[in-house]
Amino acid sequence: MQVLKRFAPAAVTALASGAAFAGYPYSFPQPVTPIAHETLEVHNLFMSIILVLFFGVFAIMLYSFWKHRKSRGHVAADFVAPRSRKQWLWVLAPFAALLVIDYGIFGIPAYHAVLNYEDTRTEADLVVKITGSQWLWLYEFPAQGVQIASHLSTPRAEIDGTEAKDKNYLLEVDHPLVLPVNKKIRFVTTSNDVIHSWWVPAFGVKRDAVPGFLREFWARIDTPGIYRGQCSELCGKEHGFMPIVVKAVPEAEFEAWIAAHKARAATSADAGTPAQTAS
Ligand SMILES: [Cu+2]
Repeated sequence: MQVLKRFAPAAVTALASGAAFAGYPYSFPQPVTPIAHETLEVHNLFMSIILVLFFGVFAIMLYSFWKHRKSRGHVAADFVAPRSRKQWLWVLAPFAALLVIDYGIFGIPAYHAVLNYEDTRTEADLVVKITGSQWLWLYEFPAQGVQIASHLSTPRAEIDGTEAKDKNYLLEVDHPLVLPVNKKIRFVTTSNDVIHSWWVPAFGVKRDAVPGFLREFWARIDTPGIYRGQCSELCGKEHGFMPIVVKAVPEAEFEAWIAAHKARAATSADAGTPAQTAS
C-alpha cells in the first residue's frame, strides 16, 4: 500500500501528460500561427489537468470502495446531507476547487485565447477577402487588385474509385491561396449563396462565411509550407468537394506571385482564373 501511495501520483501525472502531449498525428496538426499555438497550449493544459483529476478521483473512489468494504464490517451511511463540520468540508472543498479550476486555471487562458482570436486592433499587413460559393472558394486581395478562384482538383476517377486515391484525396485545388509568412493577415469572410465555413486546422481558425455579412479573423503564419483545410459548414451536395489549400511562402515569393497575377489581369479579361504556373 505504501508503494502505491508513493508512486500513484507520479504515475497518474506521467500518464496524463503523456496522453495530453501525444504526437500530432493523434492530436492537433503542427500549429503555425499564434492562435493555433495558443489553442494547442490551452488544450494541453486542460487535458493534463482533466486527466489528473479523472485518474485521481477514480483512484480515491476505488480505494474507498476497497477500504470500506462490507466484509470488513462497514455499513452504508444513512445521512442525506452533511451533518458534521468534517462532512461540510468534504462537500465544499471540491466545490471550491472546481470553481478555481474552471474560472481561474481554465478560464483565464481560455478568455485570453478568445480575446487573441478576436484581436483585430493592430493594423494588418495584408487583407484577404474569402468568399464561399457553391462549391469553390474565391480569394481576393483588394489592395493588390488580385482575385483567384480555387476549385477541387482531385480527378473524378479517384472519386469514383476507379483509380487509387492520392494521399491528399479531396484536399487538392487548382489554385491554392498563396500567402506571405510572418505578416499579419486579416481575413474577411462572406458568401455568395449559403453558409460555408473556412477552416485550416494548422492556423487554428475556423470562420463561417455568411451571405450578407463580413466576418473576420487574422493569422500570422510562422512557417512556410502547404496547409490544407475544408469547408466545415454543410453547404450542399458538394460540400465535401471544396477544400482549402494555402501555400505560405517568403514575402519575395508572394510579391512575385501577386505581380504575375496583376500582369495577367492587365492583359486578360479573364482575371478570375489565373495561370497555373503562377501558383
Ligand atoms: Cu461547405
